[in-house]
Amino acid sequence: MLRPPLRLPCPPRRAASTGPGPGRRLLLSTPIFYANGPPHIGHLYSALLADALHRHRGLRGAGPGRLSTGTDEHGLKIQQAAAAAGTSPPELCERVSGLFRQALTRAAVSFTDFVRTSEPRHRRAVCHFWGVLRDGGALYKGRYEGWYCTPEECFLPESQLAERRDAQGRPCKVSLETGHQVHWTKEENYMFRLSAFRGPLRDWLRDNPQAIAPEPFYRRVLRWLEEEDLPDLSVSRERSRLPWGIPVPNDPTQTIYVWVDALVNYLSVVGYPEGHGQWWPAACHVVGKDILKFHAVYWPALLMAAGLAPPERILVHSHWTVRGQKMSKSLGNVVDPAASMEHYTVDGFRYFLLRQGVPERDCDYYEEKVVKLLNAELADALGGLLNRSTAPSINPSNTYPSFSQACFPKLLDHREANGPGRACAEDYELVASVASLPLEVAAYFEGFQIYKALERVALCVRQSNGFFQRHKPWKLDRADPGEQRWLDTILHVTLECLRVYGTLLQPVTPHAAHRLLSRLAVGPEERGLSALTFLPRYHGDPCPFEGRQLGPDTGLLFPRLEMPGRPRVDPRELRSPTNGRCK
Ligand code: ME8
Repeated sequence: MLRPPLRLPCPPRRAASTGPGPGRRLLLSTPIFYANGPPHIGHLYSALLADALHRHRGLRGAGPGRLSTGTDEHGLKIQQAAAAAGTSPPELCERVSGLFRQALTRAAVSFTDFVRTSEPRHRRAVCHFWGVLRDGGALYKGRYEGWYCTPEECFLPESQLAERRDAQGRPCKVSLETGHQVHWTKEENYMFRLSAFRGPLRDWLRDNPQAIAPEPFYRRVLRWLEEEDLPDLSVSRERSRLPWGIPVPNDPTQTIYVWVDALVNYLSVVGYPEGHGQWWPAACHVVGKDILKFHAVYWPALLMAAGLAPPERILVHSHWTVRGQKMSKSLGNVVDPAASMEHYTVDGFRYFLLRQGVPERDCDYYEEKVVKLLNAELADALGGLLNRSTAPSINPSNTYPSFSQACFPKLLDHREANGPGRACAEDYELVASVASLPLEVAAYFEGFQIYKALERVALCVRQSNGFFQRHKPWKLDRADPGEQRWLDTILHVTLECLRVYGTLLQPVTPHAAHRLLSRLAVGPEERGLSALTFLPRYHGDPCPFEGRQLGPDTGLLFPRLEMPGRPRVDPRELRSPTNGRCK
């Protein structure tokens, strides 16, 4: 086996535009999805996490951003899927790629770029990348043999295999992690000198403790680098066995390994090999835990070998199971995102996945849980509060009411709340809680804990409902000027809370947030996160919304849902005690 010396390029430099501060660029990415079958909620979850981060960044005015997604169209897996479907790989990919594009668009994933690995621009980038690896001495040709797992598209070492029996009862080996059968493969391949990168990878991670989040995944990768073998990686297949892929430049007998091909999508999308300097390495990859090694070990090593810096961050999430079981076609429990969005609405389904999905651990999906959560938090608590606080009976002028400092005086110490005003200690707690919400939500988004941000919003919504319920504004006598002032103040505080919730929910429930903010007469230019204030009148500052005419759409913010399979009631007919309008 001839191994030319590896010329490790000089330490990769960061692009000038990627330092901290305003105007900072960021490429957020989802994995590119295998075009061998239709999308399911696992794929959608990856995309929604990336979308919520991208939208949140945009609302913060954080600087130019892109959100890339796409389809992974080469390799044995696709070749076999096409053969099984009685079609050609290009035809299968065309159809399935279309399904992904459609599902992501339907789910309001605001992608700016959609990469297909069968596109010429991508092929050009992969061939160039390969040439740089080869010229730098990172590749060599060798005989490779090992157990290949086609569904995972990788060779697996003995330590990751288990003995089983196949459908005919013959002994076989399977992947310990996924249970898929592996096959002995013996070929002449190009090898990538991965083993040379153990030290550089360790240094990169030690110097960048934020590079992989959540933290348990960071530790897992460090452990791999410290304790496990890191053999060289086979990066091509014999073309006679795998014609569906990009041929190795200058060696038409070999096809480039599908994972090298796929990972380069993150560069081809930003114009590699010409224009990528503007964006790379300001990249943040959202990936499932099953593809962590490819993104946190192979990809940074390949980049270093090509003279480029590793991506800034890799955000990792766990998996969805369905009623405690792995999702699989054979079990017939694959959750179809299109049907779910049809039943629960796009915003409802987005909210559920992002509120209940915890990146650190697997999450279980079942329909009762979706219905219960959405009814409680979106229909009753949030929608109900909007309806009750804007009902014609309580707010006949249909305006953003005014705030009275006499009723709700500013206090330095909440324990003095039984002073001259009408607000009580819990009301001051509400004000403090909502005032700190935008920064807490921003910190949770930054820490890839969107579920915690939503939990915190839901808690505030409950507190606001408590405030409204405690003071029973519908019982106040409008004819008495003092009561009228207090009534208006209660409504003003409630609408201010709702304005903050609507603004903060935009990355997660964009349509419902739009309806909520439009109803509160918040203009499109007033929906950003950087200038979000709460209750300025409490501090003696002017409130631009006070006295404004409210928006005309008085429809329900979010319909109460039935369990799937039960007859669906027209949302306009639904009037629960909290969801219906106040009479
Ligand atoms: O791996 N729960 O594509 P893919 C949550 N083409 N997420 C899930 C999931 C589940 N049950 N099942 C899958 C590939 N995912 C490669 C990626 S990127 C350069 C190449 C997530 O279609 C999974 O974790 O098998 C992965 O992040 C993504 O869907 C793509 O899966």
